[in-house]
Amino acid sequence: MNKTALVTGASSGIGAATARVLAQQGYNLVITGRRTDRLQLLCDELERLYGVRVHVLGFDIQDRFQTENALEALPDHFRQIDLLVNNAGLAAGFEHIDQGDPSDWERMIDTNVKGLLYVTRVVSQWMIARGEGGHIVNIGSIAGTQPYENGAVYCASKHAVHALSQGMRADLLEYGIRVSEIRPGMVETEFSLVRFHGDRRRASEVYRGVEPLTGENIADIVGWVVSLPPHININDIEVMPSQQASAYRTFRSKKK
Ligand code: NDP
Ligand code: 8X3
Repeated sequence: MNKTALVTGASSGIGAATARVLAQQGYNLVITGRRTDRLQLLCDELERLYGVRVHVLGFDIQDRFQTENALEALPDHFRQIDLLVNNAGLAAGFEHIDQGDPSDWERMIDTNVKGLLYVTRVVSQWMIARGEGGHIVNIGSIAGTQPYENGAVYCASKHAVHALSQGMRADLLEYGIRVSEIRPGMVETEFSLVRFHGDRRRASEVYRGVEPLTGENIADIVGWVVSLPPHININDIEVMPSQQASAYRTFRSKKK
């Protein structure tokens, strides 16, 4: 029987690419996000190409009741979740702490930290009740260990994801539920466009002179991590473009 995966934030970037890789591996999928038009297109594509079953779930992960109600309304066979990929997240704004916009801070904390918790609580309860183990993959960031100027709150939210990944691993150990964290550096998705509130010029400047990672690169890593035998767990992977050494040091070539 096919396994089932739930991928949050599958309407774009790393999440959409991860849904594609998992569908190729034969997973039935629950794909979530707010932009259900995009999720529906992805659903149609994956069902057509890979013959898997895909369920679209539209909700704002910042809202606990919306999140819980959406999950609780899943049909029974889509609740048998073997793999949860906690990917939905964002950075909003790029400025010093005294200039920050509290509504950006709230979006980041409510999405990256609280949203991840809301989904994890429900899905881990289902996994435990089923008694067949499971796997949770959290998409963290290099920002989860390397705080940088103009990114204090985003970095704090990803530090929280890093801590939660370690704590969840300890809590869920006895149930055979593996917890892995993937912590990418620069990945070219809609991430920077969102961070800079739709400013395309500033967003493209982030990747100037660099060959960044792609959503597909991260998806392939997720696909590998979850394909390992059950007695192996990849706790934590930090991955960057070859032109990036840390959050603080990127080599930009003149070309591109
Ligand atoms: P994208 O902006 O391309 O994708 C973000 C996804 O998160 C979208 O599908 C979006 O769906 C979803 N999302 C955001 N807010 C909400 C919300 N309130 N409710 C439900 N879903 C939401 O960015 P990435 O693919 O790059 O980001 C994915 C993850 O990777 C994030 O956690 C990010 O922090 C992390 N990351 C990204 C890096 C990068 O350089 N790109 C590097 C390291 C980590 P929708 O808008 O439809 O709701
Ligand atoms: C995204 C990577 O370096 O922009 O998490 O924070 S970074």
